[in-house]
Amino acid sequence: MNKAQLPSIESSRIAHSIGTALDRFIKNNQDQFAFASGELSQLLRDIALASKVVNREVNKAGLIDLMGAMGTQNTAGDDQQKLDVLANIRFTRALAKGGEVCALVSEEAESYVDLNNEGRYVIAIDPLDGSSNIDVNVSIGTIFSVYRRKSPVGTPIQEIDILQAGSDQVAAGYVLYGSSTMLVYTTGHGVNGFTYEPTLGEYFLSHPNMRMPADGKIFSVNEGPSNSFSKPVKDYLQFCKDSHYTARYIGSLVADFHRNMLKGGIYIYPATAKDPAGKLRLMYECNALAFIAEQAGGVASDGAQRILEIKPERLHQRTPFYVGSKNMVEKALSF
Ligand code: FBP
Repeated sequence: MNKAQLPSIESSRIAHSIGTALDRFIKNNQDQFAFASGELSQLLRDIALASKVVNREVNKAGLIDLMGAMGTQNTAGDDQQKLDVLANIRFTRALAKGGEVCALVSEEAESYVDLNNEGRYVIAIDPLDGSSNIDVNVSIGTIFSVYRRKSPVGTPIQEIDILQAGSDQVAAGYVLYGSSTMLVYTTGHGVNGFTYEPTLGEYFLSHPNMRMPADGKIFSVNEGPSNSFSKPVKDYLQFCKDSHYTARYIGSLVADFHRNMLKGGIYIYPATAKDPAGKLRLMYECNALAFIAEQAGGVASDGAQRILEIKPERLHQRTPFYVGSKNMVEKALSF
């Protein structure tokens, strides 16, 4: 076999390209950001770093006594899981150290956390989403929204800095701690997904320019409390069944959203008798996924209006949530 026939090392399996590292991608796309001065880039790196630490803890939680409840409750009166508290500490610490974030809204904190620095950004975060799945080794996630502060830097944090509508987000994303760990985010210029390579300790671009199929055959809803669903919601679910759609519900919003993002589908958490305003929180669960859905061609609504148009009145306010493939959500809303 002459040299010309030998497969080139470059193109051979042993030298396969592992893709663009997250750091490199952020740097290459920095000029897309409004106010591109490296601060948002650093902020995204801080989130990525904290997510690697949380990923490490989640993976070995059963070995280091990180399973189970903490014995404390969060603002909503939900029992805090040990990993909820740990993830909140890791993200808060990383963002405080980074210095780009002046205030942080978290599911695990009653009021916003003033990080006392010259940061230009405000973060709303659900440090660990899918708490009911933590102890049973089912995919869980982190959800984050990024806003620019509105009041002058160096002055006291004001309500206008915190209670911002989703349409004011400058970036949003989620981390999925699943069979592999992924970070998916947008800065308003499309959606990109990165897969974590634990042996290199780095995220690499694996899902460039993600698009949500306009149609799908998957509906994700907890039908347990369906007796108290409104008639339009019941009728739409019956339409899904009559259309032989498949029901898939993991019970971790990030995991259900991510699947529907890739395969097409709709996730619904409507108002119920137990949660007449819906269960999910607008500022640190729905706004980020609504921004990503719309950037990927999908739709996100509270049943009456775009999630991103809702002007928040309270930190932990809840909302009904209809999100997913454009034609499916529009169909659901047509009922
Ligand atoms: P947490 O952030 O407290 O986990 O709550 C949100 C959530 O767990 C979502 O991830 C999930 O989609 C939903 O609540 C599950 O609720 P239910 O158990 O009522 O179906």
